[in-house]
Amino acid sequence: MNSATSPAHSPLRALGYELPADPARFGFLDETYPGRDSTATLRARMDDDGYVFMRRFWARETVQVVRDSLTAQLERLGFLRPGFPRDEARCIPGKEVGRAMGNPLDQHDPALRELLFGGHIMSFFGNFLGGQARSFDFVWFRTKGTGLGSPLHCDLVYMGRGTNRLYTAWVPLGDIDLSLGGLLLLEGSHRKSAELQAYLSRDVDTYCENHDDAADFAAGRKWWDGTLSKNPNSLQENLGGRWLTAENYQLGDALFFNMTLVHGSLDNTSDRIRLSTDTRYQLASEPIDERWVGQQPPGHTNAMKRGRVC
Ligand SMILES: O=C(O)CCC(=O)C(=O)O
Ligand SMILES: [Fe+2]
Repeated sequence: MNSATSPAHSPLRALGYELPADPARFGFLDETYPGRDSTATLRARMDDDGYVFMRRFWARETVQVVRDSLTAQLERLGFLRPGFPRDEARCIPGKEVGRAMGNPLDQHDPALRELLFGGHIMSFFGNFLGGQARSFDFVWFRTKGTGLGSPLHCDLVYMGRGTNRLYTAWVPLGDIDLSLGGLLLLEGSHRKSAELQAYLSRDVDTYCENHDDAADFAAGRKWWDGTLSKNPNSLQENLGGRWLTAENYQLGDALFFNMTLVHGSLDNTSDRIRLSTDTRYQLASEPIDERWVGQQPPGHTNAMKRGRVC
């Protein structure tokens, strides 16, 4: 039986909506592994598909060290259900670890930084980009327990103040099966710039200074959260393409994708925390988005809000 037509954990859900099992509307990511494709092929795949899913980019043991460090932090901070092996990362119902800038995990953990910003990945991006690569300093932690996945979005609206030749690395810090809620992306959506033009021209920290509520936006009392759609099925009807994920993301895998690819994540129907990070890479010679640079990047703080005439 074709697993794409009857996923083992069906029905899969995103944002509470059941995803279609129809193979015309749902499938699994194409994958590669180090040494299989030339740099030219990887670039072509990134252009054609909007993503490159690299199995075994790192050795499992290397990533397990990072997982151990993060699950130890989660345990210390009281986010793990007692009585289970720490590595299982069982969640406590209703207790959220916190998103993005509100996540308490240590940005400066040495093993984490070596994994995400060390020689292995930087030389991959150096080859891929064709020059000296640099990363954003900020690490986006995802520590999601039972519940809805991430809102559907493109990364550009959060980090588009520098170059658009910027790539995300989504890194599973654990084996993530379909019940744990891994990354979900909409096939071909990186090519929908006409349909998404109004969305992609926005920035979550930029507001209309000539509107009545400008002061609320400037002071961070109001904000736009960058969500493209709350409904994966109607979005798919509008844009076309299949929803794609992996049947089993594994420790050591990396999913690289571009700034205009629509993505979110599956809902987590397990009782465990799905642990992953996402980080960003670009040419060192190109402009960088100042929100994500420095020892303590300012991120979406009020100092980074910009008004413009709309
Ligand atoms: O892991 C998630 O739920 C979302 C990840 C994401 O938005 C990203 O990698 O850019
Ligand atoms: Fe994202």
